[in-house]
Amino acid sequence: MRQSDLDELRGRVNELNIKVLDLINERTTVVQEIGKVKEKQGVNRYDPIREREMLNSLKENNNGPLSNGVLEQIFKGIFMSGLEIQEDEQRNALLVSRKRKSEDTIVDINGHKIGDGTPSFIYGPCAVESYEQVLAVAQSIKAKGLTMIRGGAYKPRTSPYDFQGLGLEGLKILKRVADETGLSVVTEIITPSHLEEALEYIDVIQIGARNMQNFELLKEAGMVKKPVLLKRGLAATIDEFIHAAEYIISKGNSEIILCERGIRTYERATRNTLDISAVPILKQETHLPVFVDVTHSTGRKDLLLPTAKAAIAVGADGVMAEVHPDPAVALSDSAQQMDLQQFDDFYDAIQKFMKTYQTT
Ligand code: PRE
Repeated sequence: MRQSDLDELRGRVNELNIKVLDLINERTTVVQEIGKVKEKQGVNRYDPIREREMLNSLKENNNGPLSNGVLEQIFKGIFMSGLEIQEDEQRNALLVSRKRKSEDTIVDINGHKIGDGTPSFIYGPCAVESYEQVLAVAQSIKAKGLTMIRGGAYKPRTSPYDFQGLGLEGLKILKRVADETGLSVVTEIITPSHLEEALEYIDVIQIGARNMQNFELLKEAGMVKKPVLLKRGLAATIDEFIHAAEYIISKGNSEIILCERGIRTYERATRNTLDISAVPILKQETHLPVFVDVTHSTGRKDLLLPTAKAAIAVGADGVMAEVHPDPAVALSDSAQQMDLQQFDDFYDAIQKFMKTYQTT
């Protein structure tokens, strides 16, 4: 074969490539339309029965030289790309998506802005145990010029025999301390039936990792006018986490803070595995502020500082950590809470880090 023959054949292939490309794009546009119809109908995008019908019909019409096996491979790839586009569009259509709203959501907690570019901090004991215990931590927080305190009144524990929290009594203690110190209260609510009663005592509703897919609780939290701090489930994908936030916003409440708190993996050196890359992914995919809970993700006091620095360095809007006046006698999570001196040291180190980090 002469070089000119090869050039001519390649020229024909180039033209056919463009035709195939145009046809695939035309097909993709129709598949996008199908995706919109499916969205409205609420039906599954992936439809293996439809795919099998199309493959059978293609094979019947296959006059070669392509084998049926290769034909299946090529068209399976085309179906997959259509499906991916439909799923991308669905994700971009979410109310929490940055594609829907490009500006950052800034959550206002009694005048304190979360997500405005300056990292915020939420500290406090794992569980509310007494007025004196909460007050001691609150005074230390207040002395640092911070504005929020966390503390669990309802504690969803792994074992039913572990301390379950003081309940309403705990909320009352938090409120009393908040009134005396001017701090805002962040506390976990575990069931929709507690929500209404709790609202008068708290400033931020925390929905914990174990309740990330408690859809009734998410919907109820979406219907109240209080910011929600939503923690990532311990085995939740980022996509599931984003959809949990969508449950809240879809009911009207857009004051949502996402919180990465570590996920369960095979690694046992830390209590959970802090998924630090979730922070920039969530910032890219959604317009919501993102916190990192360094206590629950690591379960190790020696890792609180490095992971808090990492969180700030990757663009987290804030850090959450646990502090107890006497961790050794704490009724929950005693090994991982900082005492007040450790809290002072941690806070100083973080402040120093933030100064150097901002100037470099
Ligand atoms: C399409 C895409 C994904 C489904 O799994 C099946 C088929 C395709 O590419 O043809 C389109 C589509 O969503 C559909 O026909 O229901």
